[in-house]
Amino acid sequence: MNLRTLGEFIVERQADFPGSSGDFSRLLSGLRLAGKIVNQQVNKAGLAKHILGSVGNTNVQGEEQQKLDVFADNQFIKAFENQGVVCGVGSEENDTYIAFESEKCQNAKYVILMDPLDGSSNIDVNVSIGTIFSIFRRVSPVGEPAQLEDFLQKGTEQVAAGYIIYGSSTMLVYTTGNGVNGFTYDPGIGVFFLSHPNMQFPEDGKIYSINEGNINQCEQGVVDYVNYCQDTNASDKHPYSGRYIGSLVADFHRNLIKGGIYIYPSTQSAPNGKLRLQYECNPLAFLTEQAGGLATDGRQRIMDIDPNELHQRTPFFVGSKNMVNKAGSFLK
Ligand code: P6P
Repeated sequence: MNLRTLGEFIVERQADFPGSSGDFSRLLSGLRLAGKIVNQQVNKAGLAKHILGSVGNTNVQGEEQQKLDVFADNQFIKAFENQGVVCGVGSEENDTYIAFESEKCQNAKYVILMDPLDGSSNIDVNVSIGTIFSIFRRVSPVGEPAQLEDFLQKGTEQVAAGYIIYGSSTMLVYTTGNGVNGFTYDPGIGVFFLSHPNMQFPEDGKIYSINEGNINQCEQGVVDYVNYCQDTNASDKHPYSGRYIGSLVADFHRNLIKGGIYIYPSTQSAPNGKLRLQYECNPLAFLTEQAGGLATDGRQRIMDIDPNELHQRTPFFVGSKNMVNKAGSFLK
């Protein structure tokens, strides 16, 4: 079968960006390159003891930084700075945003927000992890350093978003607002091939993903929805399965393919939820809506939330449209 490469696909789709000077294509190419480098390290993390373990620091989230987190963060930042197509980067691993200093970067039109390696606590147990990214046009003047306002735009302003999942195979899944496409990496030749064209969230599903260890800390509506999923006597439903990997990208990716809902709700210990709006929930929400699913905080559309800080958290209900609507009906 004649599979298209990511490179061919980017060129073909460049026409989607009238007046595009190719900057956006170069940005995706930067992502692709850094993704290959990170993938190489992730795939041998079990062997490369110098990579495993923590650097002894904690990031702004108070989470212990694994060496691979820091490595991935550095690789993506370096790739974007060298490509010269973003003026700055907001990352989970960095307390504040990074504004590049070169003239080339300060003349760039885009900014990128990312979680360079989400779920990194799973590295030592060989569970799939992922990179999540969100791309905006800058709102600050071109030719000057990036400003905080560039990174605090609503999710509806995203021009692209996606993730790389480092799993049994490595995949890049992204949207530029014209549907969602998945590319599988062939490490033998170092190429991503279009393996999942036009990905769509099944309207319904049988999988619910939530950390049930937190259930007694959740609002009653969440408890009621989980009970609904577990109630085998309810006439209007089929038996559900609880699947929770503890790695957002892995749970999301499985639900995108099989149908399902992922919930990280408000809890007593995390009143705004655990996940971050700008570089986890917004990019996955953009992908979700492009794939026909829904993404809310339980009550409102994720992409309508007005951000006011870089590492802002939000409750997150994401996945198959009918399941997210059903869960929301318990929260009204
Ligand atoms: P908990 C990983 O730290 C992460 O950000 C997501 O990848 C994952 O879904 C979630 O947190 C797991 O959190 O509190 O259930 O362990």
